[in-house]
Amino acid sequence: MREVITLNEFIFQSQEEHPEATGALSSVLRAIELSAKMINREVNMAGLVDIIGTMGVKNAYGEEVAKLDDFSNEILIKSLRNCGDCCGIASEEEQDINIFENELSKKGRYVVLMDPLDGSSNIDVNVSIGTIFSVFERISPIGELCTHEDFLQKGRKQVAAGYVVYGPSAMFIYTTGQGVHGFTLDPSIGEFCLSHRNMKTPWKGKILSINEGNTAYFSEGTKAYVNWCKEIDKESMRPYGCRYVGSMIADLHRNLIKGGIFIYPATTKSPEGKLRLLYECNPFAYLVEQAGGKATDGQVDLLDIKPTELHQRIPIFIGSGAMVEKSMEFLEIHDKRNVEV
Ligand code: P6P
Repeated sequence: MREVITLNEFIFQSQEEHPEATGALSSVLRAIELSAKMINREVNMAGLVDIIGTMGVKNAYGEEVAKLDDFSNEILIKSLRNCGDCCGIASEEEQDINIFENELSKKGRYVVLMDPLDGSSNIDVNVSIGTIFSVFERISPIGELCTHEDFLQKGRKQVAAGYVVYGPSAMFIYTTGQGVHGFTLDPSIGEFCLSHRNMKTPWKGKILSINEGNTAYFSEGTKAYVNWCKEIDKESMRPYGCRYVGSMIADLHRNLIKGGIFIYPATTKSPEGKLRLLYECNPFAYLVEQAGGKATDGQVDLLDIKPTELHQRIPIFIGSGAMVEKSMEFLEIHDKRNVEV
């Protein structure tokens, strides 16, 4: 009979391999897992109950808040506050950090940054969406209230990161720095079970993921790289295939497994790009680097960027290492020349 290893069992086994581990990080990961199961249930019911659509309120950026966004955010906050090892969170759905002031949480060693339901604009059309999370050890004193500095650490300081994709099957993918591991939800037992041990992304991919609807706003370097990807070349197996779902989790999950590059670049319309550094780009950058790929803002590794504010946006070039490096060559040549002129 095939051995089933549940996420819980795997987390415990990983903890056992680190004698210094106290179980606190495991407790945070289990809180996220519990939330994911509850969110997955609601996402699956979304077409049937009145949870589709918006709440009739706007978030900090004036965007309509989808009911499932808000539900997912609340579920995660409740689970993380109750786990006792998390002292606060930052969320795409919250304008500022949410400091847990209860005595148990103040002793928590970790902070969590999250996009509770990324891609939620796709809910109504039944496209895969998901939860993205990033975990840091706090730098403020244990026992006191957490501070903004706990959340504004470089991505390379993450102790864990991952995502849950609510698709044809729900999957929980995460890393704690010892490789990337994927778990598929078995609804018959209600457990995420190990299905993808030690995931590696191909160094040379053949998929380009970018919204070409924004071409008019691309830099010369981005345009030149995209056009290069479309040329026929037998050695580098071009032209590449184009795949763009419009849901970051769906696009990056596919590219992680099959190889490819996902680009949301700086444009004249959005000079900092669209995606958020802290709870979208950094967690994926950590995962992809752990899987053998690369992630940059077009110039430097994303994980080396010092954040300055919670919701800052950042351009992202992420995926198969050879493809990310080639894209940076085009930006170095074309965009640098523009800058020098
Ligand atoms: P665009 C979804 O709204 C999202 O935040 C990401 O999940 C996705 O990759 C991106 O925006 C899509 O943006 O501008 O191409 O529709």
